[in-house]
Amino acid sequence: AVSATNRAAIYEEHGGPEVIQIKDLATPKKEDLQPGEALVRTLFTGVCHSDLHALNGDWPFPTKLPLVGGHEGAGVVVALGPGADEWVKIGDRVGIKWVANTCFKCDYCLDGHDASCAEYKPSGYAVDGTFQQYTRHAARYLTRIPDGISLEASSSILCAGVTIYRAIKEANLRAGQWIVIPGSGGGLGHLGVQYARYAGYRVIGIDTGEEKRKLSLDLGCEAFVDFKTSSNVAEEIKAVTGGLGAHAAAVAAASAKAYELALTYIRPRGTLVIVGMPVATLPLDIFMTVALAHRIVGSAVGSRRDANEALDIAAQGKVRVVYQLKGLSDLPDVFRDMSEGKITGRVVLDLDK
Ligand code: 8ID
Ligand code: ZN
Repeated sequence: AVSATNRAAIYEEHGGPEVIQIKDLATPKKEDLQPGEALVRTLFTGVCHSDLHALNGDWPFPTKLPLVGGHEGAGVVVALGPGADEWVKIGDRVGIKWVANTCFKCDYCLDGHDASCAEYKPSGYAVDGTFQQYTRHAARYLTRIPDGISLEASSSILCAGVTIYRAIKEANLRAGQWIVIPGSGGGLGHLGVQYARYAGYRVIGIDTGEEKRKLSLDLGCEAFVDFKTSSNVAEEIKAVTGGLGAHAAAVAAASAKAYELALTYIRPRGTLVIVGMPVATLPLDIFMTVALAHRIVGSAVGSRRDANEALDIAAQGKVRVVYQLKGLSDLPDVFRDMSEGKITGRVVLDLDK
């Protein structure tokens, strides 16, 4: 049965974790649903660093306010608006990801570049997201969760997994080539290590602390560099890669420093994939970029197809989400830990706790 109350984490203005209020909102009724819209009983949600950027108001595009954040949701369809049954049925296990909706017909949509659509709306940013027990959502933009993966583990594939899976594709590597993943102990990074291994690449992790070192190596990094204690990150990476440096780096850290460093250890003709989104500019030496023939590409989340692929790989047991399960009421503390870099892997919230 659908409950009349909908427990949610909501904030009215940007600020620190203290502006978050846990409140009972009214659950949307079936009659309130728009054509093509479904109501999802969200059971679990991951907490992405982008949710922290949204809370802080870090980025140049404004969020809606008041806002229910969150865009890594997993749950079950409980009600359908007119025509939504073309896409999903009551009882389907579905996921909610960053792209909540698009125009569905421009050239970018046709090519699966959802986040380049001029009309795209992000979850937990331009529309209310998954930090609530009931989430209304465009049925055509729900992601089917395959058998073989739990709802709680699948939640973090829906942003962290899809994003880093796509970002690694953007590096255009061949099996056997070297990729560095700065942020390898974090949400995107720890999944990136595994998707890169799955594709046959050789992986070097960069992050800090014993726990993240151990996780990075356990998940398949052949080497790990601690950016806080290493005296020369580039030299360490060159030593591991036979002197030339890595073929690519997919930066999964919200740190400008991580980007500056990446330009010092990518080999000639190598690719820097921009994924982590610190509030910063990247000073680029034009002469060196030409001399080294570097390729620099931005990568924004992934397509609906990327989401299906990333979930399938995880459902086959080839990628494991490392997470700590907490409750919705812990969200302010989770953001505190996240700003201090204290989270290894992901935090997933049980929305009933
Ligand atoms: O579509 C996109 N491009 C997209 C999608 C989803 C998330 C981008 N993101 C962005 C987020 O907004 C955020 O800026 O990716 C970044 C990472 O998100 P996350 O994985 O959710 O963050 P995290 O779990 O906090 O992990 C970050 C890791 O980076 C490490 C931290 O120790 C942590 O483990 N780190 C930091 I901070 N500085 C580092 C450095 N200089 C570093 N690792 C290596 N070198
Ligand atoms: Zn995210």
